[in-house]
Amino acid sequence: MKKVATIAGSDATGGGGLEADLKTFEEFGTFGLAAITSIVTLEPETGAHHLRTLPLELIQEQIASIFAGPIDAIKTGLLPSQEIIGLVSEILPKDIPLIVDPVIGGKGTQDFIKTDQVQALRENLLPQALITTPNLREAGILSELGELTSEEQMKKAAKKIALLGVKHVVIKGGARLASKETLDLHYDGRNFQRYPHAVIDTPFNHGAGCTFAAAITAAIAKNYPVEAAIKQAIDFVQAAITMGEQINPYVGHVWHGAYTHGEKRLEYSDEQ
Ligand code: PXL
Repeated sequence: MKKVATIAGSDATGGGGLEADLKTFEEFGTFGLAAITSIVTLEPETGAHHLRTLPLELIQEQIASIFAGPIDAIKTGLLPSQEIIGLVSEILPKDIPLIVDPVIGGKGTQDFIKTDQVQALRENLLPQALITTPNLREAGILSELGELTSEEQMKKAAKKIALLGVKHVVIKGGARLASKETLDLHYDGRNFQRYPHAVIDTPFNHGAGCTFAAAITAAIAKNYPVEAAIKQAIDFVQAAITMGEQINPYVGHVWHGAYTHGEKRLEYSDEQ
């Protein structure tokens, strides 16, 4: 069985963060391990999000625990300080495929990480990554090109991000491109591959970004080529968004069980 590790924040409400990662890893038939960098909570009265960061030593111990055995691929998510990005960059084994989801902000949250931390991502972590999966906004920040609103701008940003040393840049167009069609764009340092697909009209898509990167990571662990991994991840996230559900008054999440449990969910209601 392939082993897939995530080093990420916890999203207590279960849509994004390492909760999304672990559920997705399992859905892809792999074994998930996790080191928690931080915890994002939601105030039930207001819907406000809060971020708490774990001590560096505890993060280091968790990462050491993960690498007590063999690991086939690693995903990073929310790394909310320069010190954490530094630690992770230093101690991750260099011979295991690394997928960096450069989480800068989250839905309904203020930015989790600030400019100096973005610099650490650019200089320390991205040079080690096989794949990075910024959304449009993150790609604009990482490339220092600002707001991206067209395919041409996405291509420019992908090229600039690839110059940091990461081998494959996958920019998620998401629902931000403001049309019925969206575009995920893959740059491998030489060529662009376009993945146009429909935008699913639903507000219940929290966690889609984390789920996408987690699906790519699991597929890479299973030795799929990068392009096949991206295609599988796009299909899976489409299914997870289609089966998304409102989880609290403020936010609806994608459903990471969309493949395995989809039919059963129709057969069995929660009221037995
Ligand atoms: O979707 C980005 C994200 C990543 N990681 C954690 C989160 C979120 C969004 O809320 O909570 C822990």
